[in-house]
Amino acid sequence: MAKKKVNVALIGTKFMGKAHSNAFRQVSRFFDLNVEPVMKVICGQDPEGTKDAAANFGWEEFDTDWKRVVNRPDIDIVDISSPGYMHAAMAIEAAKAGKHIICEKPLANSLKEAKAMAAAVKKAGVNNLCGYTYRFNPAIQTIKAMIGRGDLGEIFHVRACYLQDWIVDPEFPVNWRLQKKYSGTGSLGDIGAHIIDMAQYLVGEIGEVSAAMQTFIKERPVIEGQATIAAKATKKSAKKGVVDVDDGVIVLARFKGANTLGTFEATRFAPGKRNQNCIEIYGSKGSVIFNQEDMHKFQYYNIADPPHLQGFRSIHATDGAHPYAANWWPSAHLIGYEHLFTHEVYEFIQQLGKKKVTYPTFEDGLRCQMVLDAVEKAAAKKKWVTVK
Ligand code: SOE
Repeated sequence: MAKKKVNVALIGTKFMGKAHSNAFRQVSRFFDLNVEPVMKVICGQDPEGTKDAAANFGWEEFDTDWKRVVNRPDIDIVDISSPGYMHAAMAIEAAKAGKHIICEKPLANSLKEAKAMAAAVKKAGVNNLCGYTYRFNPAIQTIKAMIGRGDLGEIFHVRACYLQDWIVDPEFPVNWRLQKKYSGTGSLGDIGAHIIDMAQYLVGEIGEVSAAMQTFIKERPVIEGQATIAAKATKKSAKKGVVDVDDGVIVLARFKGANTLGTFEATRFAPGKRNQNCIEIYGSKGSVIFNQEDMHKFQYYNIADPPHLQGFRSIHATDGAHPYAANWWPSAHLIGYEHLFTHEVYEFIQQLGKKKVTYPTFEDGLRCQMVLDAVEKAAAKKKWVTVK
């Protein structure tokens, strides 16, 4: 029997637009869905680029007017993969139009916007997902289940870092990710948000924080158009633009109602660390270590192992026994970054219409935003701040 179709509109044509398009294109080829997603329309700002994106990524139509797109009666799902400063307006409009919504992380550029977005989807009763995509790694899902079963016992320490190096060169041009009006914060919201979400997902809510934020290079060359994160440093340019967001951030945290301490580091100034998204969790019964640069594995130490076998073991998490893995390739034939988006889209589509869902929602996005907000306040005041 033919499956019911759900029509998707995607806003965003760049890095995330490409990643989400790929996920929508692949999902029904590898996963048995209840409904069939149709890649109806992609929306971007520049007509030529958006037309090309539609053709390259496999969308039926293209448009440059996001309001028109989110209000189309034939659209069921709106996927917001644009920079943070547009999230709130788009998501609130889409919620009012009764659309189910996927929105990239961080949910918004401010706590106020995030609250309004969470309230809008709640009022509209639509499904909503905030794109904390790294949760959808079989390794992370396995760690989540281990912690849920109590395999690590009482958690004492969470150590997480997200280290990149794409703007170490002072000649790297200014772009939207380095400007507060577009991105809200710098390394904090862009990559720190991932590790804060991950810690809250795996371990529990963060209750209070102390932090320091630093902008290492305060002015950068301005170039024509938008410099992407893959841009190469340009020749010395006479025109300079201000960087008014953090280049690096460190956070100390206490978890709510728990005997747990956390440390978080996010930076774009760690030469050689291209995309090291790492979390270490130490508990009374054992420990786990995960690093996205080696994303198909994690390390597990079990205190109960016999003394002569004590040590970290490396678990390959793309065996058929691990979540999602059997949908792809035979055991240990590996999956990559793009598969995480397919898992995300799979969960969203499969759980359409459900009230209780297993993926990160706008509520989770808001919970992360509350921590981001507290971090900014703690850094500015040089004091511990309670997460409200
Ligand atoms: C750039 O720092 C970036 O693409 C982030 O925006 C993503 O969220 C992260 O997953 C990888 O790095």
